[in-house]
Amino acid sequence: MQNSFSVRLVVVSNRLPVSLARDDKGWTVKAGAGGLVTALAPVLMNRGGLWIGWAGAAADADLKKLLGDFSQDAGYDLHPVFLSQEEIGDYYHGFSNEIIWPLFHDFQARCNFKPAYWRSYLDVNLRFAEVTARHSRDSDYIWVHDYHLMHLAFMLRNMGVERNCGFFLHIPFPSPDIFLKLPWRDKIIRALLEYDLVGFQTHRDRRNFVECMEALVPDARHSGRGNIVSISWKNRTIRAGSFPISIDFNSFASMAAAKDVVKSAEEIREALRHRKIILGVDRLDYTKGIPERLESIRQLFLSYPDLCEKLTFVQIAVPSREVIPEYLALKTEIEQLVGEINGQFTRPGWIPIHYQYRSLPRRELVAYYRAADMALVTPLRDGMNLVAKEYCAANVTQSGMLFLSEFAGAAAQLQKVGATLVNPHDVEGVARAIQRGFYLDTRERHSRMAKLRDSIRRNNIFWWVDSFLQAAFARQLDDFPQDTVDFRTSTYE
Ligand code: ADQ
Repeated sequence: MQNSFSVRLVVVSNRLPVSLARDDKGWTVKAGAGGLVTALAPVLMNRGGLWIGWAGAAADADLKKLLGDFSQDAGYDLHPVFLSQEEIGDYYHGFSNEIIWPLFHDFQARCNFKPAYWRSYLDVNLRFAEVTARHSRDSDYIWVHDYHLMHLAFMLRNMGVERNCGFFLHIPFPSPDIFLKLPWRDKIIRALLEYDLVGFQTHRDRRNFVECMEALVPDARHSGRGNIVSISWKNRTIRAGSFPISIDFNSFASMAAAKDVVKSAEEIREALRHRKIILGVDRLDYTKGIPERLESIRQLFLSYPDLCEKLTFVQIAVPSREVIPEYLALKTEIEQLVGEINGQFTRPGWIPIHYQYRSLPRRELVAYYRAADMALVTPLRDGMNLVAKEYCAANVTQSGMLFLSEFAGAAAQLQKVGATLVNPHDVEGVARAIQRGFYLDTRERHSRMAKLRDSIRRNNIFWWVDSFLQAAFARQLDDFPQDTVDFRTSTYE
């Protein structure tokens, strides 16, 4: 009899977890530094695991060889999927980022429902499915990530390839009144039902999914409550659950305590003349609410002029999706707002807003987290938002405060344990919350931050991987004596 741990994990995501660069000497490849890679690597390494994704570059023999060598070092195989320039335009920038991204974040007016995008999305999902079928075997577990690849399980089944497949959506799932606007709504909801397990960030996303399914797939029945519900459809059982993603807490906490990071944090504080620092860190994206946040800062200094020269707002924005015109327009809007607000309030020796448009190396980012007295995490909509969790993990002195948007997935978990929730559209409300935070008593701040850190420490990225995989394997686990599985320590083969 096959033992349960002969299962190999095959991860499929739009991008491979590496960053590639090319100079005159050829390609260089570096491991990705994200939490997802850190958490999944132990499950993949030396257990025959695979990761399938777009390499981020056109097909090239040197690149294939380099990825092969890199796989050997990583301890798991990386299988690139190559996309043409047209596919990158239509499937990635088009369908994924001009349709699904805005729609699922409630920005319907920004959607460009171009039929050519849909066709390209299907073609690329088929290509990913072909690569997955070629490199996987019946007993593998296929874990597909995110909105670019909602049709992968459907494509596999159409090809007659039976695999146990799970899907995790990193962004929100919208309510029926929004989802029903999607021209391909029936096909997408049915494609998601071809997975065996569909995971969402929050209960609300899961509930939205079930409501859309009720509206569009009348012959699907669901039962159960709690974290995971069961759905019966076409003689199959599909499960849908909420699994809030998290971060590698210890890596942020220990980096924040490292000598060089403490020193950099001190240098940041000195450069800003030991004024209180409020920090915003985001990819430059319209969902992150950066202009609204800047308006809240303007309102803060208008409503509470006594805080001028006592507080500095630092906004760090990482360049993102620069080929899409809306992102460039947003960059210009932000730069103009920063200039305007600084023009309005700057005094000799004090500039209210320090704005940086660049990606920071991890240690520098953590130094900013550590230096900041408050974090202002105010997306208009966000699947989870990892910055909120990273800030708390790095706040080893436990003296910081987290202001968090009600519309971030993280709010569901963090509001109960010490985050101050704000409505990002309510600029006066946000300004009021910051002003109160400024005068909040030290003991109260410590107690809130300690609770936040404790919660994120327990519910970290490893806990998230475990919960998803536990749910994924529940049926098989019933067949075996173990009642819990630690995927970090189990031997797969
Ligand atoms: P994102 O929309 O990218 O992720 P988020 O969860 O905040 O949003 O993650 C951003 C990451 O980028 C963080 O790890 C942060 O450290 C890093 N980052 C941001 N600005 C940076 C800068 N200037 N320099 C360097 N690094 C920077 C999507 C969803 C989220 C969900 C995640 C994970 O939109 O809602 O939380 O996936 O599921």
